Amino acid sequence: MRTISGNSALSLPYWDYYTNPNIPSEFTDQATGNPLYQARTNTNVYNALDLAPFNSDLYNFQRNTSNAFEPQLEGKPHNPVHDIIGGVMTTMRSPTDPIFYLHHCNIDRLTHAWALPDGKGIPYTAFLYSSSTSNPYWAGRHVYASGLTMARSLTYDPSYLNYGYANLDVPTALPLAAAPRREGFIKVQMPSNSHPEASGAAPQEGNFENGPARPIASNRRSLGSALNVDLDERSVTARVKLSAAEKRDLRNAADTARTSGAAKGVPQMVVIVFDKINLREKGKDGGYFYNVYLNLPVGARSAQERQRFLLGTVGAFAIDAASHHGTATIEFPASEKLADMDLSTASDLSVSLVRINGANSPKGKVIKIGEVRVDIVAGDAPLNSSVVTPKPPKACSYNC
Ligand SMILES: [Cu+2]
Repeated sequence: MRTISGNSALSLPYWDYYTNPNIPSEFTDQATGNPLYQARTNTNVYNALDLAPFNSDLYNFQRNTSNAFEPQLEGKPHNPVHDIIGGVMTTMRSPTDPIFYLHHCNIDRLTHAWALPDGKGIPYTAFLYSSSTSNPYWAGRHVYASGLTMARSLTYDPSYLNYGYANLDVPTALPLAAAPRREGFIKVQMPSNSHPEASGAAPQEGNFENGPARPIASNRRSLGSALNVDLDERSVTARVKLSAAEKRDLRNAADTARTSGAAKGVPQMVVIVFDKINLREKGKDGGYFYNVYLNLPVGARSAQERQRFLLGTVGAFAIDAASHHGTATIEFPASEKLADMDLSTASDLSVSLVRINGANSPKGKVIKIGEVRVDIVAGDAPLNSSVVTPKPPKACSYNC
């Protein structure tokens, strides 16, 4: 960007929504010709925020390892900030809204802040990738476009790319729901019982037809599914009925995950699949997303209680990212969650989609999921944590 702009001092600001969940006013000023203004569905992202990525028990960095930071951060707040802001931010053209860069700089800053303390399960690399000391995770190059590439190892630490952040604190509290704008709004602390999930009510069970257990691919079998799950402004639970044989398979997969050790890398043999997803016209402008839970018990009120059952989130942004020719498939690894549940008395599996809204959100049908499926995938070897070298002390060499 410095090369393109011809400004060697160019730097990008970040928007710390954990301090103020309102989009900075420079971006919402509709003055004629303000290049930072865009039509957006919402300007306050409070309901997209979550402290779970900063829980002390998250040890690993990359997805497909257990207790991993990256998928947690993507699940919330990364994707829901796209979804709640809405407009072009819910699409793969989101970089055409200037707020995209402030969002992504903050995601980068939060990632670096999380990674800084030593002893985390982050694959290590020196500045230049070396086959003897670097973890293979960092081998190769990111390819952004033809002729536009960057060595993966350079993205290990901001100092490798000659930038840094003045504030490297991870969030420890949610902000005021209606934080003061710089013009001087009155501070209003959101009462704790007005959080969208504070009622603890389990979403009502929808009346969905069940799909049969069947082979899906050579290494993949469906244990059952719920068909044609239509999502609107209400939260809903889809029940997947399982036969005795399928329940046994599920328990075996959970036992394998349980015995393979929490911090090590769990074979993700059970996957909850949202297949044949269609984003309906009414859903395309965002303003909402859904928390996706597995076997959410009635009465789990606190965010901490519910976290045990949270598979991730789904909204217009993730669907657009996964779309090919109009329909999308999104998968949630579930072995780790199942390993933590008592399955001895479980009769069926339930997948709950809890709707979360911004101040402006659409009513009516927004998303159709053709099939909510429970798949068992064979041959997924557990990721071996021995390839993870803990970050050495003082790896940060710039602005730290
Ligand atoms: Cu993004």
